[in-house]
Amino acid sequence: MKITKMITVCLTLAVSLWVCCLSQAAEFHVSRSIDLQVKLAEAQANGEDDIIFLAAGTYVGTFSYSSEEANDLTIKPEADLTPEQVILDAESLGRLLYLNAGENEVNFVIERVTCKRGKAVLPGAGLFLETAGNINIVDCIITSNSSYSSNNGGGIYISSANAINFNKNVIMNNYAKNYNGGGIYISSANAINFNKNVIMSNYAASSGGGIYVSLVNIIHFINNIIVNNNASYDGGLHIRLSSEFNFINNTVTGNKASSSSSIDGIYIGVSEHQAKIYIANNIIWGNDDGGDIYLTGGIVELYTNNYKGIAGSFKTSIGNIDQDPSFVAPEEGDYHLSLGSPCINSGYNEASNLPATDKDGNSRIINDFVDMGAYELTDSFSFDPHPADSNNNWTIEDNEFNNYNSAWKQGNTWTNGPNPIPLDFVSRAGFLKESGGTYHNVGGKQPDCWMPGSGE
Ligand SMILES: [Ca+2]
Ligand SMILES: [Ca+2]
Ligand SMILES: [Ca+2]
Ligand SMILES: [Ca+2]
Repeated sequence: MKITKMITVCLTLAVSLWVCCLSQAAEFHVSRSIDLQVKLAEAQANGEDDIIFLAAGTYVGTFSYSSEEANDLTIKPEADLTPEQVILDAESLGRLLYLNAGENEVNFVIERVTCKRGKAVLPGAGLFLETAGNINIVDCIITSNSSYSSNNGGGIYISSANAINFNKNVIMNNYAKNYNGGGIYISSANAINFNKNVIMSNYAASSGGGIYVSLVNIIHFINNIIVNNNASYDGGLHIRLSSEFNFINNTVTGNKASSSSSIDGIYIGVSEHQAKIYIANNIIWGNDDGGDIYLTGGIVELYTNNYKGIAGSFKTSIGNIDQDPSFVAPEEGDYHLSLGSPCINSGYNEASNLPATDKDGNSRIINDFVDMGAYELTDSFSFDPHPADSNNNWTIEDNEFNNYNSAWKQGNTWTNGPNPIPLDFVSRAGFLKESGGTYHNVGGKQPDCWMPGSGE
């Protein structure tokens, strides 16, 4: 027993030492443009994992890292700096950042930096990434990058990776001047996760104004804003995959494809018949002249989405609507829902992969039901009956209205609901009575929340 115990202790020590060594990484602290390239060159051949910390400032130039070692690379700001404070700027003089690990399983992390003004006759004028490992791009701003000639991926080009995670980035005003994937182009990956990103006002001359993806097994898009992207074909997204597509609580609007009979919103093409396509709680509405979704292949389930134009076949379609989502101020880039929006509390709480929070980080389910789109309305309100409905039976009877109306006229205090009795509450009660009496509460601002018809 003693020997066994000793062996266990030794093994535990060895494992913790090994883990400890694994977590060691060379750290570089950089504050000048020239040092960034020097440290990238050092990192690519030092046989260690590396973290390059950037001080606040603008790093002008074009930067590259070509590794033949299987070690990881992280680029991120010092301490709590924001992407607005740490800027990589190619000044339109070439491709901004090139990270290539070839066939090696290298993990790349890029965090909280702005990457702008890459301009090149190359794929990925902003960022070019290639690895057999994982890629994490977090809290970055990727903007004003342009790829020219027959090159894909104006903002970002990723060729072959295992898992790719895009979290909380803004991908905006990037151009694939003559080809595919204005914002992002991904060719070949195992799994891709897009969470809480804004993909806005990117352009591709050919297909996939916002994002173009092909040769991928599994994709999750959750809580993203995909707006005002342009292309000849597939204005917002062009996605081709083999196994599983989950599209949950995204807002896709204002995208445009200019060619006739092309899809303005999202194109999803599936190579395997058994692939699972699951689309729930999205707003995919108001994309140019109507082609919001195009589906080809796979087993498609659509739950509680708001869209107008759809083409393709699906197995299950439940609770979908076609109504103006009533955004707060889309012309100013505000895609939160206004009170009274038909998307409020209209989603499916049991949707698979429903996130815990919305794009803002607020709880994903507020007021008992999840909303459609990337933002949950945070105003809390009750689902109580109208105060005139004294017996709470979801019907305004003549006498209930008369009592409420005369209490209002006489300025009396009403036991339930706001006092003094608001005029619009009285007229709402009259409207409900005239509409047949039965009503329900759809949530949102009182008294507009009380709507004629049964079903509470
Ligand atoms: Ca290294
Ligand atoms: Ca169009
Ligand atoms: Ca809600
Ligand atoms: Ca009643």
